[in-house]
Amino acid sequence: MKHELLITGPMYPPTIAELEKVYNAHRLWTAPDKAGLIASLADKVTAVASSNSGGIDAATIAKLPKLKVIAHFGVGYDTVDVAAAKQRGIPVTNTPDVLTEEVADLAVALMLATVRQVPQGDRYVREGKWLKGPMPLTESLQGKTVGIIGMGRIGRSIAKRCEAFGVKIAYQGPNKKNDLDWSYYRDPVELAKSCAVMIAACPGGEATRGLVSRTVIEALGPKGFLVNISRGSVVDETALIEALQKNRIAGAGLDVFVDEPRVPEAFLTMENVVLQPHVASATHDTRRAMGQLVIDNLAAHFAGKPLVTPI
Ligand code: 8YV
Repeated sequence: MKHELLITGPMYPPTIAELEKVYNAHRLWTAPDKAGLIASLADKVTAVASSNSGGIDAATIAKLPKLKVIAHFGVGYDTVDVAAAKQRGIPVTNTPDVLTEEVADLAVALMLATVRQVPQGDRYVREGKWLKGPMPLTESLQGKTVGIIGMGRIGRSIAKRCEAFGVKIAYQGPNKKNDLDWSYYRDPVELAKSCAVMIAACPGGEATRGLVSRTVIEALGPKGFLVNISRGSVVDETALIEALQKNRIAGAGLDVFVDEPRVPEAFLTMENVVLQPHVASATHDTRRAMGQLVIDNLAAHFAGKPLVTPI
């Protein structure tokens, strides 16, 4: 007998194919009548596989009385109402570690691309502008401080890479890490004042909503850059747009946005912004590994074994 699995959002397609072999899997995000699908499965579904673009809220959890486990595709689980799940004793798993280095790679790529204007240089060549004269000079990373918001697994991997560039490192987070010598600031405004590039690498959700506020952005200053590979919600996007338009900060490299995949029109025409479509973990190898954790967590649950990566 196959267990009934509700897949609430898109994830790595081979993972979905694998889940569809093992379970009676139902795709919620493509269902024309989502409420109808949930109602029809209410007394059957015991497991959910969720993702960043299709999570599960308290109301949906409440409509699935037999739900026993949620396996989330992603390290960040802000689209899952973990508190509502916990209240019902439903464990939630995520996909940590397997994406750490990949995400750190993109953070550094975005930092360099933004500060040294790599996509702008590419456009400069393609558009034949080089024939008319050299591209304007850019800012430099050398001798600067990179300030990292969130010194978790991904933050540490970014910092490790930055060390190789010879830059100074500072960080912000709820707690100073005793094993790290880098300058620590509890207040993100103080971090912003101290650094030339600020990289947001913290979890999303209510605790960090608007953490990179208007004041933080202003404190970064006209020579400062913001890179965001965490969640759009971490940054006051309206304040960021205004600051970029008025050259109150130098530029931004953004992989994440408040209302993905809709990116504010204003960003699209700005030359001092480098944009990515939320791809920090988006390689074949890493998405496969993330998907395997979803598969393994569900298998462990149904085999009565300890979950591999519970939150
Ligand atoms: C998403 C991410 O999971 O892991 C995270 O938290 O943001 C990404 O890896 C990806 O967009 C797939 O939903």
